Amino acid sequence: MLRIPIIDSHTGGEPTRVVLGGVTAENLETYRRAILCEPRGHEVIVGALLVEPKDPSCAAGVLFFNNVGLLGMCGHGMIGLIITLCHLGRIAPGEHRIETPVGIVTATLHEDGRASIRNVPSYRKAKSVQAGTVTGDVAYGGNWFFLVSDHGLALTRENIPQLTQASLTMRAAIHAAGHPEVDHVELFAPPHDPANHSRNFVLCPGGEYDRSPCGTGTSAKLACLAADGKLPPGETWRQESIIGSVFEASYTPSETGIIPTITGTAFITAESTLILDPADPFQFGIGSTTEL
Ligand code: PYC
Repeated sequence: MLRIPIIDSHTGGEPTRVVLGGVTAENLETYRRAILCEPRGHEVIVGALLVEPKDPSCAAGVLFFNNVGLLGMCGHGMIGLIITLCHLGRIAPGEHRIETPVGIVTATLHEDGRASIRNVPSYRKAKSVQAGTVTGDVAYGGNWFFLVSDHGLALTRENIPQLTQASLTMRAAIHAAGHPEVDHVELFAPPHDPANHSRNFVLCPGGEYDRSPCGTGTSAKLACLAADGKLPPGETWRQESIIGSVFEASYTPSETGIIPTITGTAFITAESTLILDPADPFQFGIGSTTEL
């Protein structure tokens, strides 16, 4: 029997499962779907495996993963990780450098239980790209996004199946338009709450949608706003998600674009141990083709 200790949390409704042991960076691919997907979880969960950082100035290294592979960075997941490390008594309020595959992120745990992440440099690669029936920007915020406002769809929860289908079509179209790196699609509309600046719907690489406003997606949005001169450095942008959860964001300019800071909070939902029984035909998850 393999035992994998985990802590679950959610950040603005989007789940994070922090893996505390039992697997390594080397064998993560074997166990990735077993950790996240049915029958122990579901396709929406993002995993966070703690690893030894290469840079000794970092408190930890982390590999984020989802139902289809690894993620470069994950904003909601980083906030979930920080709140989890605090829950475990491993970190105190203050600044903590965390190594990710795409660079070092400085996370600040605040006294009030919120966390801010100073993300990796973010930038817009292409403006007003025509992809099928829509036009949008291609931008990087730790992951790659196609950001679209002229979609003509209502960003409501009832519309989630249509939003998902439309975003999948847009992703195929932006690939065909010469941007194969895009794995997330982000749709924008006016906020429902007037205290916020914008509402989004974010399609994730594995076909699920982000319940949070998406930390890397909000970083990509800030990069576009900055490039268009629509948001001055230091000013707060409140990004609302499709379920109404909010991240506060701002940026400082950098040589290649901007450095975004995203603030939110996470709540612990479970402390548990996953068990992989060799006699269980679904020990690696339903739909997984992984075999030892
Ligand atoms: O918050 O950056 C994020 C994120 C990426 C995928 C799901 N959440």
